[in-house]
Parts: sequence; structure tokens; C-alpha cells
Amino acid sequence: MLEQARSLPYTSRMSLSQELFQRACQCIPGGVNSPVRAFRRLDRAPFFVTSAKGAHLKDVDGNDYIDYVGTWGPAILGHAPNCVIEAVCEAATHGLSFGTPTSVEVDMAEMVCDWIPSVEKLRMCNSGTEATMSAIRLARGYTGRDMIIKFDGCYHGHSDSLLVAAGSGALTHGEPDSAGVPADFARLTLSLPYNNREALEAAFARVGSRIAAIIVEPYPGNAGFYLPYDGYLEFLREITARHGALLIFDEVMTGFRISPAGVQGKLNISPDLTCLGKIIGGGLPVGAFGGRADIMDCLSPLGPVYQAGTLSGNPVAMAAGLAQLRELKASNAYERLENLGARLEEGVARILRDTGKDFCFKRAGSMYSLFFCPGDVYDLNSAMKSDFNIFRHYFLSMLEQGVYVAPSAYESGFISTAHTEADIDWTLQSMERALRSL
Ligand code: KE4
Repeated sequence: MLEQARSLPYTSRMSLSQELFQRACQCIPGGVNSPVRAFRRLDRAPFFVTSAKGAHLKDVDGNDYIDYVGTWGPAILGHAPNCVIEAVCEAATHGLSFGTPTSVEVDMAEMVCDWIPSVEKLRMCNSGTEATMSAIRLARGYTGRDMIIKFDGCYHGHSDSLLVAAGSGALTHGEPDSAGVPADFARLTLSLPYNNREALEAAFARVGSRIAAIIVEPYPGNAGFYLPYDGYLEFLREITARHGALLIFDEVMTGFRISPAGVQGKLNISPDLTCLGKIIGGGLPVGAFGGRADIMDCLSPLGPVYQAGTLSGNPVAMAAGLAQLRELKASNAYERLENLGARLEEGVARILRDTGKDFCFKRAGSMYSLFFCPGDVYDLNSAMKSDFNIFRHYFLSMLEQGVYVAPSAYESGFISTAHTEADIDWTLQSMERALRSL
């Protein structure tokens, strides 16, 4: 069908993604397998990708895009890095899944424990949702307590306990508190404003003895990307220790991204448990959670907290993740990511100055967000001030110029080591044209 479509006049070819989207909507809810991909409220159908390499995506209509979504974080080396492709092809020749232990799972666990000092033991799973869901259950099992604290706009996947005031697609589509989550479940999750010490002190004063854990995105990236106030994460460490609750860092996006040891490595904070995903899978479905051995040993088959998965530690996925992590370690990836991120940030600052736009730009390393509102962004309420109509104009203008930024005002942007200075410069030129056309 693709070849036939390609022979059509260009104007008809433009509809191939739309034709696919129409077909998809007949058999897939909303036409997508994850809501944020749907381009809802963006006045156009999503494009359908045929291939990706380095910093670029190609769609079925032959359009090419510089990609700042990076499949929502995993593509830190760019798409389809040769080292990952070769590792996957090699692993696949030995089999796809065994349901038995394999050496690559040991290699992966040893590597993560080496990279992230707070992780003494690790359990693999198949998504970030599984990782956080399991970490929550483990925290409840270890402490014997039921309540969880999360933060407004933070997103930890779609397990029932965590779809309360959630970010990412839940926020994008106005469903921060999803239907289908029993009220009795939601009552055990307290969602508080991020960067607000008083709210936390008050919650612990009220129900501290019932709180099993705080789970936090140390650098929130699911209401757009913003940062903790100085000392805030250290405060989370102190108040949880003071009340016998656990501290869970959800580093599904920031792990191996902000530093080789995520945010915790950059700030030298030791959470009790850490959730991982995305980069650790090299683009294949992988999640993981780990932490203090005395807590992790509560997991079956050693302890009473059950957690399992048919494809957990899948050998092909492990090969992909190991290849990606090894390349990150062997290259000067983090220096390159910082240099590219700084180039983008300096360019954005110049553009905002030259165009007189009072917008807020936040960045750490290769994660960033542009908020279309004045003032600082430091929590969900301030992020929600970003003007959606300006965002939609910006998104569509950038796409027309061959730059794919996240199709939501409530996601982070990601730079990869495969982005070039020329990519960044084209992106900045496109951004300036987009903002000047407002
Ligand atoms: P997954 O179940 O989607 O693998 O991971 C859930 C998750 C957990 N924790 C954090 C901090 C996350 O950002 C995520 C998922 N991230 C979103 C993008 N912000 C996934 C994109 C999507 O839902 O399609």
C-alpha cells in the first residue's frame, strides 16, 4: 500500500497518515496505543512513522523531522544506534525468550547497581508503570502501611494507586483522576503540590504514621519539565526518614539521562527505592525497580511481596539496554548532551529577548521545556498557566518546518547525542519563525 500511495500525486500522498489514522480509529481506541500520541486538540491527525535513525524520524508521506520526543526518552543515543541494533540482532539468533534466568540479566543488574549506588538489588519488569506499581506495593509490604504521597502533575504510569492528579497524557486529555479507579483506592493516595514543604509537613502531621512512601519524579517531566527548589529533595529524604516512610525516586525518565546515576547521582541523595525504564531498554520494553537490599529481599520468592512477569528480563531487551548503557559509559555522551542543551538554551534566551516573548524555559542537561507563560514554573499550577493556543500554534509551525516537539504542552523535550549543532540551529531558526508568526 505504501508503494502504491507513493505513486499518487503529492497532494494525495499528504493524506496517507490521515488514511492510516482513519483505519486505526476503526480498531484502536482513539487510533493510538498510548493517548499522548493522538495529537488531540492539535487540529491534525498524528503522522505515522515508517523509520527512524539518529535524531530523525520519517513518516509515511515522506516527511522528515528532527525529533525532540525521542520515543519519550529512550532514544538518548538517537534512534536505532548501531551498537543496539547489532546487539539485538546477535541476541535474537540465540532465541527470543526463555522464561529462565539468563546471564544478561545478571550483567544488567550488576551494571545498574554499579552505576546507581543506592540500588543494592534490582528487579526487571516490562514498563515504567510496572516498576512504580511494584515499588509502591513493596513499600506498603515493607512498612505495613497503606498510604502513598505523590505530587500534583507527576506521572508514574497508569496503575490505580498512581492515577491521582497525574500528569503526562492524563493531564493532556484532562483525566488526571482516571475513571475506573475505585474511590477506596484513591483515598490511599495523597497528591500534594510539588516544591511545597508546608503541605508535606501538614500531611505527615496528620497521617504520618500511615504513610508507606513518597514517590516523586525528582525532576518532574510530565507537566512539562521543571526543577526542585534548592534543598527540596533533601527535605523529602529527611521527612520520610523522620516518619519511617520510604522515599521512592521515579527516575524512569531521568535515570541515565540527567547523569549516569540520574538525579540522585547529580545531587548525591540516596532514596530507598528507585524506578527505572526507557533508556535502560534501549528502545525495547523494559522497566526496573531497585534499592536497599533489606527492602528488595521482601520480594517473592524470598519474601511476602509478590511481583512477577513473563517477559521480565527478556534477553533481547536486556541486550538492547546493555548495549545502550555501555555506549553511554564509553562515550562522552553526557558532556555532548550538556553542550547541545546549553546551545539550545542560549538560542532560546536570545529568541525570547529578540521577539519580546516573556516565556519560561527550563532545562537540565538534555531535558527541557518551553512554557508559554511569564514567570517561573515550579509546580503543576504554574505549568498550567502556559497558553495552550500559543502552544498549538508553536507545535504546528515547528512541525511544518520539520521539527517534531512533544504533541502536548505537558511533556518534556529530549536531546540525543545524535542531534547535531546544525539540528539545534535549524530548530532555533524554526522556533524564531514560529514565535514571530504568533
Ligand atoms: P511506561 O509505563 O509508559 O513505560 O512508564 C510510565 C512512566 C513512569 N514514570 C515516569 C516518570 C514516566 O515519565 C512514565 C511514562 N512517561 C510518558 C511520557 N512522559 C510515557 C508516554 C506515553 O504514555 O505514551
